[in-house]
Amino acid sequence: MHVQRPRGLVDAHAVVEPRAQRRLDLGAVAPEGAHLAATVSDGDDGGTIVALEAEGLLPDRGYAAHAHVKPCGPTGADAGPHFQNTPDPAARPDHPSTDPAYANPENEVWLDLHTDAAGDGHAETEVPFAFEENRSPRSLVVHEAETTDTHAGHAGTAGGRAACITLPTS
Ligand SMILES: [Cu+2]
Repeated sequence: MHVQRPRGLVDAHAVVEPRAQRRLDLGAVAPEGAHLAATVSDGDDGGTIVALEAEGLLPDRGYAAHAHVKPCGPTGADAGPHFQNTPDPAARPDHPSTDPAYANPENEVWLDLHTDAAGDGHAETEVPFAFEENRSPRSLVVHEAETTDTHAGHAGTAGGRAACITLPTS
């Protein structure tokens, strides 16, 4: 893993680890050795641009990805719930926010990755808020579902956690 962090920019790289894959039992959707790279940079008007680069995933497939609050660990659950700029007051540790008023791509960080015939893909989003010191997402999680649900009670969900990349603190 290689991390470098020029001013105003966060760069992170991760290779999908077999250990995490076995634990998640999602090797079928995130092949061992797949490579993820993330970039966080300042957008216009105080926003933030988050980009995800993937190599070696399954070909011609969508993957929903989001920013989560904790760094990656041996299990998918270790990354915790989604990062929210304005936290949902109804969210609980055993019941993360699924209210579309909070679980939406303006208050969370959602990326729609789509791979090409080689399993490579690029996704980018710009959110209307800044990542502040001590209050920024610590990982991007690539999910097994191709898109993120937006319906009440399911908003923000995208199936199992297939792969994860830790972001350095901003
Ligand atoms: Cu997620």
